[in-house]
Amino acid sequence: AVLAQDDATDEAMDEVQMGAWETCETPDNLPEEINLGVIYSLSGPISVYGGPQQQAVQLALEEINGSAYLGEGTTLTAIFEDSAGDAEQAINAMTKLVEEDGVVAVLGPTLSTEAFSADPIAQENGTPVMGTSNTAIGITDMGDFVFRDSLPEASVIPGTIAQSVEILGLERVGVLYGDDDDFTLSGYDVFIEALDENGIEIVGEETFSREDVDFSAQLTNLLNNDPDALIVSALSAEAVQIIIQARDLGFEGAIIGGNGFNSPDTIEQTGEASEGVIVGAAWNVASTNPYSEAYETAYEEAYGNAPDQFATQAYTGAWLFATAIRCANSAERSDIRDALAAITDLETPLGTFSFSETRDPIHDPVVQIVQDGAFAVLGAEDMEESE
Ligand code: 1QQ
Repeated sequence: AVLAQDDATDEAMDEVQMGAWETCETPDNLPEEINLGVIYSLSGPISVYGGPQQQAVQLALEEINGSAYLGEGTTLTAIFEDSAGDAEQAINAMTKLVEEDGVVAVLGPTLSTEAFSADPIAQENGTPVMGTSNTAIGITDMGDFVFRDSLPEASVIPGTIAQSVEILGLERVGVLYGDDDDFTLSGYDVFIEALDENGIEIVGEETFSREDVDFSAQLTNLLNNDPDALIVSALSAEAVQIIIQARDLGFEGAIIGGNGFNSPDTIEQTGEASEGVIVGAAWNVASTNPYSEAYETAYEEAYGNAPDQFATQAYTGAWLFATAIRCANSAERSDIRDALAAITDLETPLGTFSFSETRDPIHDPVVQIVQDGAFAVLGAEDMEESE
């Protein structure tokens, strides 16, 4: 078992970890089996996000069931479906889970593009759905059963740009974004507004499509205008090529990305080229929040590597659903929805967490810079010398 406790430190950690979720009485009215649907991109290029998401949900469920969080005799089981980064597959997965499997709630899907296609099915069926990595504008506008615990780009990017401008003294930027994906398009809108607010000149704009591999034409156009920084709204696979090709073309300035950059895969695939890349996030592994540290230890013990932001949001999402089921003392979809919406000031690995009235997360973001092959917190003291 993941949580085998063999020393006092582990036990202390465990107490912090479980203590975080100890809200409401232990339920006494739940069925033996409760099924939770989970739709993540588990194959193809988007699996760099979906793989860690799935592992994190599995860890959370082991903890939830292992601690009898929903009462002795009640087991919360995940039914995983692979959406493969594809809107059609996400629709099929959602339909199966909600209409055939009768799940009480759904975590996912991974991409905003998938969520815009699939979430209306959950809404129509009165099934709560929680995105754990959907960051586009408008996700929760789909209805009162649609939640997310992932900070939208609109809550992250303004701070990322403001802090980048302050620290790097940016004046002129080139913008490159994917124009066929809801997340990359929404990220573009948010970046433009933030750049505007900070009085930054946009010297050029270029677009690309998902699965493009050659960005040299767009990058050449942007670099001809001599920008201080490149602003990039892209998913990881495209971000990797953009970062490598920008450096190959001799660009040494800052590259500022959106949430798509937050997979450690983006850094691993780019090596040296990603040093200095800046990206805002909902969570960084350096968090000293005790609930985050306890979770991180459990995740590393289970999987042998540190969790990323996507894992942390997925883990928190599974626990949030469990908390809602516990507090509702019911496995009815509408009761779970109401209990979820009522969650406020809960201590989680993401920090003190609440849902807003529009079912979006409220907690603080962090700005990161890639340093020595990892995401470091921008503005942290140990950063200065490495310039
Ligand atoms: C979205 C995103 C992606 C980066 C998730 C992996 O933020 O699609 O909304």
